[in-house]
Amino acid sequence: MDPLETLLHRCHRAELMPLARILQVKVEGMGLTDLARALGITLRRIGSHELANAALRGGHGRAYPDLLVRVAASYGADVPPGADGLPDEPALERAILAGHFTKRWDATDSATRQTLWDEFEIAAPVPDTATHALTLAAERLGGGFQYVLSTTVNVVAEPGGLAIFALLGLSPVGCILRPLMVPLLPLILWWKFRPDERRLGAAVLEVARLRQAVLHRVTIGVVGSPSSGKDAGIKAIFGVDTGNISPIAGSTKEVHIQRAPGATALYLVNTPGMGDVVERVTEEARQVLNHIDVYLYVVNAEGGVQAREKADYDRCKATGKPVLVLINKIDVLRPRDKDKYLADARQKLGAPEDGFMAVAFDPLPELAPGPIGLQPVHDWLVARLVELGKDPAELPALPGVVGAVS
Ligand SMILES: Nc1nc2c(ncn2[C@@H]2O[C@H](COP(=O)(O)OP(=O)(O)OP(=O)(O)O)[C@@H](O)[C@H]2O)c(=O)[nH]1
Ligand SMILES: [Mg+2]
Repeated sequence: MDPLETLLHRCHRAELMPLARILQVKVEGMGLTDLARALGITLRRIGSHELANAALRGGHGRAYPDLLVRVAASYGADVPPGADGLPDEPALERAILAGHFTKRWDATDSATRQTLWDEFEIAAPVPDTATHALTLAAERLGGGFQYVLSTTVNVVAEPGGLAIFALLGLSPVGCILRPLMVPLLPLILWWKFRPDERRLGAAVLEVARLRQAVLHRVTIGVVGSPSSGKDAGIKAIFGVDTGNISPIAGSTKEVHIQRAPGATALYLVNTPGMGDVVERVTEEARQVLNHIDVYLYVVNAEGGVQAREKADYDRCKATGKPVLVLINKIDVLRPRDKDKYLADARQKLGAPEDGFMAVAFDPLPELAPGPIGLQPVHDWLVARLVELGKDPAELPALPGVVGAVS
C-alpha cells in the first residue's frame, strides 16, 4: 500500500471526514480501505497537472513527498533532504505546520493571538512573535508539541472550481464566449486541470494533523473476566481512577473508552470480554476497538484460567496485536503455590514467556503497601509502542508504589 494510504488507513473513519470535504471525495458506502485509497489518489492528483498526470503517471498523481516539498516551499521553508537523499517527510510536515501557524499568527489581531496561544494551554503571557510562541511551546510541551501544534491547524474546505464551465455553458455571457471555446480549448483545459494549490495546501496540513494524531494516539485495550482487576489495573498502571473498582463481579458490563488526563492522546478501552459484548458495542466504540494498539489481558489469580479466559485471550491474539497476559491478585496466592500456579496458567493459555507477567494491582493492604510488579508492565508497554512507531511519552509515569513480585 502507498505510504500515504497506509497512514490514512490507520485513522478512524470519522477523522477522515475533514480531509474528504477538502478533497470533495464522496464517502457514502465506502469502507475505510476504499476511502483511504480514494483520498490518497485524489490528494496526489490535485497536486499534479491532471493532463500530464493522466498521460504519464497512470492517473495517480505525483508522489506525496514531492508535493510536500512544494507546499513547504510555499511557506518559505527550505527543508534539506534526509540522509538517504529523499525528501524528509516528517521534517517537511513540521515546517508546513509551523509555517501555517506563523501565517495565521501574523495575520491576526492580539485578541485572536490570545485564543491561538490558549490552544497550547501554557500558563505564560502571549509571546510577541510566532517564532517565540513556537519556541516556547516546543520547550514546554516536549514530545507532545507537534501533536498540539497540529491541533491548532485551521483549514477551510474551498468550493469546487467548476464555475467557469457554468458561466460558459448557461449564462448569456456563455453565448458570446462559446464560439471562442474551440480555439481556446487547449488553454481552458490546461487551466482547468492545473494543480489546485490552495486545496493541496489545506489537504497537506490535514494529513500532517492526521499523522500526528496517529503517532500520538495510543489505544490500550484492557480485557479480562469479571472481577479480574481491570479497573484496578487502569488505576495502577495509568493513574486513571475510573471510580469503578468494585468487589461486585460484572461492574464493567460494556466497553468503556477513557482518555487519560494529562496525556495528549492515550485512550484506555476497558472491556469485560472480547466475545458477545463486542457484538453489541456502538459503531463509535467498534472503531476504537479496531484501533487498539496493544492488549493487556487480565486474569484473576483467584479464579484462574478457564475456557472463557482461554477463548478471550485467543480473540485478543487473533487481532494480531501484541498481548500481555497479567495474572492479577498474585498477593492472594500462597508463596509456595505461586510458581506452580503461574506455570499452569501460562500453559493453559498458551502464552509466550515474554508476554506473561504476575501482578497485584490492588493488593490487600496487610499483604503489600501498594501495587506489585508494575515496572515490567510499563517497560513492556514502552517497548511495544516504540515497535509500533508510537510515541512512548504518551504513557504516564508509573504512579504509586512499585515493587517486584517476590
Ligand atoms: N487482593 C487483591 N484484590 C484485588 C487486586 N486487584 C483488584 N482487586 C480487587 O478485586 C475487585 C475487582 O476489581 P476491579 O478492578 O473492579 O475488577 P474489574 O475487572 O474491573 O471487575 P468487573 O468490572 O466487575 O468485571 C476489587 O474489589 C478490587 O479491590 C489485587 O491485586 N489483589
Ligand atoms: Mg470493572
